[in-house]
Amino acid sequence: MPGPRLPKPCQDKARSHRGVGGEVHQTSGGDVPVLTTQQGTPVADDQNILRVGARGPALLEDGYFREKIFHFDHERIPERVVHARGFGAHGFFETYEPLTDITRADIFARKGERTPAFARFSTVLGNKGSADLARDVRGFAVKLYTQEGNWDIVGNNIPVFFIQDAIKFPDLIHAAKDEPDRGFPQAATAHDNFWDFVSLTPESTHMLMWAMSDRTIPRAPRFMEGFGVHTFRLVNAEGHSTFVKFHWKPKRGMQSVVWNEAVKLNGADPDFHRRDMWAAIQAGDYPEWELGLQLFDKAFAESFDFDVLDATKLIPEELVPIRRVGRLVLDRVVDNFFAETEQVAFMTQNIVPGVDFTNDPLLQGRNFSYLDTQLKRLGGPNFAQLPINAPKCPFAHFQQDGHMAFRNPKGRVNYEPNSRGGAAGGPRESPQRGFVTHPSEEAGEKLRARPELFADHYSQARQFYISQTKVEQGHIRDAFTFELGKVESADIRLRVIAHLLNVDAALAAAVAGKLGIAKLPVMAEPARAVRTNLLPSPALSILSNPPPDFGGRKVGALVTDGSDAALLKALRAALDAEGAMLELVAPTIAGIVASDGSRIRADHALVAGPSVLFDAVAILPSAEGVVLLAAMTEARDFVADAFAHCKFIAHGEAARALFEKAGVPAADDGVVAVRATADAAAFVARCRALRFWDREAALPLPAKISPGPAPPRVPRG
Ligand code: HDE
Repeated sequence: MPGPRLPKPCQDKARSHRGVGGEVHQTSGGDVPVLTTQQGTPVADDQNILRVGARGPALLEDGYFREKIFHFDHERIPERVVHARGFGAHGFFETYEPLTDITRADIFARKGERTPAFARFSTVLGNKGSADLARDVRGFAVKLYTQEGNWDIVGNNIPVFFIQDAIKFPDLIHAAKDEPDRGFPQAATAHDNFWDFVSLTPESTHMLMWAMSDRTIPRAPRFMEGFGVHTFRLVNAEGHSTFVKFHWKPKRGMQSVVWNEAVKLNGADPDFHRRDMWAAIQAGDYPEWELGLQLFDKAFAESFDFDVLDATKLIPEELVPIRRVGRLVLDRVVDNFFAETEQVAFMTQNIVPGVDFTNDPLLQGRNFSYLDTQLKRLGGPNFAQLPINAPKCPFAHFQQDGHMAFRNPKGRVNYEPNSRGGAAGGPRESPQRGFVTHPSEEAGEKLRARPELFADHYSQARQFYISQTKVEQGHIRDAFTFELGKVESADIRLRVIAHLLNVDAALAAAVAGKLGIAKLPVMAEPARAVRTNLLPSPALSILSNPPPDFGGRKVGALVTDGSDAALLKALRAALDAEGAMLELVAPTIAGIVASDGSRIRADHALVAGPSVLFDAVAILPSAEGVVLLAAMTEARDFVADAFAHCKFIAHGEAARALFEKAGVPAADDGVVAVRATADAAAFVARCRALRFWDREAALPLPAKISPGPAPPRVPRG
């Protein structure tokens, strides 16, 4: 039988002057619009440069070619210095209840009101083309198009930061990104420069604990928390100010992957996160977070153990509970990645009446940086005119001209004050409606210094660590071991251990042991005594806060010809009822013929659908099919990886042969036999725990290491 007809290349001599490559090229007519130049001139030939004779030189006269290539040459804008790789989506924020007693922000004035929103999630370190599952802090930036202007909450998925003062940001980022001489490693802190810098910057210790935890390898943005990080103010109509910290709480609960899974995901699907968001929105399973406020007054700020202006500290939820005041729902993917996700300009300075800054020295520095960076990236002062950045409320001002200005004030008057009355005079200031800065009293000497309390660098790092489950503590230990294992300088490794000794002696010893350090260094001397009386805060652990159900997750079923059709149907129905998804992985992408003779489409060919893509797996081959699978490396890896990553595994009777070949002992409580269709629902119920952590080896006892000589140059913490 002849194969399908493929398009012919453009070889037809008689027509090649027109460049019509046989049936591939469609010309205009009917509903197909005519291709034009930027000036609107219809184009007759988009295949060939204008030239002298078929084999002659190109002509300068070819304005269309010149325009097309010129534009192509200028397609790129500078990627973001940090947070270059990101993915955005549109949606809305819905207010639960009026908050007029606390803030005059219009967005919180009316119950049930929906405000348009755009959110962009990002990694920090990697270039635009890096992989999603790099171990990295995640950006969580939200633009709220309120009726009184755009309000940007430009946060991260970690509530603290590496540094306290913005003046150190260029150093931090230089040290963390690829090393300047060699241009690698890409999207990774596992190198000497990063650990050199942080080991000499004790204030990083708290954030390092978060960075080495599973928070930096989220399953997807829709399963992570977001934080405004700094202390802000909310100000009501009477001018009363309340301090606030912003939190985003994911509706589907928190979830991360394990490191070995992240490593494999980066190869199997470098776009895992952006694909997840795209697919969830397209499927109508809209990513959603609740906005939580931690509200506190001056009296609390003054009595708190730490300075609320210090971005390396958090306020435990157990101390100041979170009040949930609305929800962010992302329900629309972008139409064009460049126009929206790439050109969106978030700025911490974008606040609205009813919200105000505090003196957090990191926030103050950010307020300078973001405007500057937009000018560089977007090329001129009119980036606010781009649809993604323009307010959706009425706006009017006298700013004019400049690069790419397409929205200039109309009329004769472009200055203020002016004596023209009414509309002819243009917009006027409004002391009643306008933004008023909270009149906090400020006094003091001009100096370069930090407040005394900022010097406690270890107490909350310790609190974070003791708030983690044993499993999570093990992951932190392994992450430190991996990262420091990539560090070439032994001095740097020792300096990090010297800091860890202030956080948790057993952790420091375990990491040192795994790095083969024979003698522990002397503990870094803390600048302020470590508070060992801070209680664990369960809210800081991912695993202590499991999701309500398995909704939004994905099961991958490994199937072959002859797989039990009724069982597959039952599994799909049970997952549907849970709000979860089933995807089929088959030996080929053509799919299978199931036990009842029906042909079922595959979502993945086995070679392209490893188990790391799924939250749980079902191994459901037929008795004949399992023989084929057992001979395939990919099938053995599918099962072995799912087991090693502590996933719940459902299996039919025939699957045992594959388990044996894969060296997987199909004998723990996370491996669930599903024989009858009724078993499917029970399996899905087990999956609610997300992972079967008991499988992971218990935290090994720290090796006994005796104290050794002090490492060189341990800074005062
Ligand atoms: Fe940023 N940061 N940052 N940052 N940041 C940028 O602005 C900066 C900091 C954050 O999806 C840049 O438009 C300084 C903390 C996010 O487009 C730049 C300091 C937090 C995004 C910049 C910080 C953030 C950025 C680069 C130290 C969490 C991506 C491109 C004082 C609270 C937003 C851009 C998006 C982006 C500067 C520290 C979050 C260079 C100087 C702390 C989520 O302006």
